[in-house]
Amino acid sequence: MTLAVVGCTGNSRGNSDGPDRVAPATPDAIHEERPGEVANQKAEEPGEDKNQIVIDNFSFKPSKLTITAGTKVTWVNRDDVPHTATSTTKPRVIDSKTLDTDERYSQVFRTPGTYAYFCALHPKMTGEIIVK
Ligand SMILES: [Cu+2]
Repeated sequence: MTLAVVGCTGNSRGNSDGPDRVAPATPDAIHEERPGEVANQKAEEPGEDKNQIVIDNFSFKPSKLTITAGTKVTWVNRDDVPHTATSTTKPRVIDSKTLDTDERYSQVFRTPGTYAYFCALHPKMTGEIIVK
């Protein structure tokens, strides 16, 4: 796939209110990647899958996820272009950095509520976390 397909990235930066500027990655994100290790899928922890949101083909799947307070949600980018998961309102509970292919971002939700988010690079991509 070529970059030409993306199309909308060029003008989406100028009027954003700054989702590009994020704090340094959490330590979590760092030791997840080990270039030396290969191929074998490491065993997924039970129960992790159902709270995983896969980003693929310019959408969040599932786009709506209902969880209980205290649950960790992980976004993983399976698309071949970068995406983010970014709260649509402030304060930004969800605020991933740009996720390249196969990168992931996790967030624990401790407070009940509805958390709408979108991709800062492709604002048409939206999703919602409902915390009970
Ligand atoms: Cu995107």
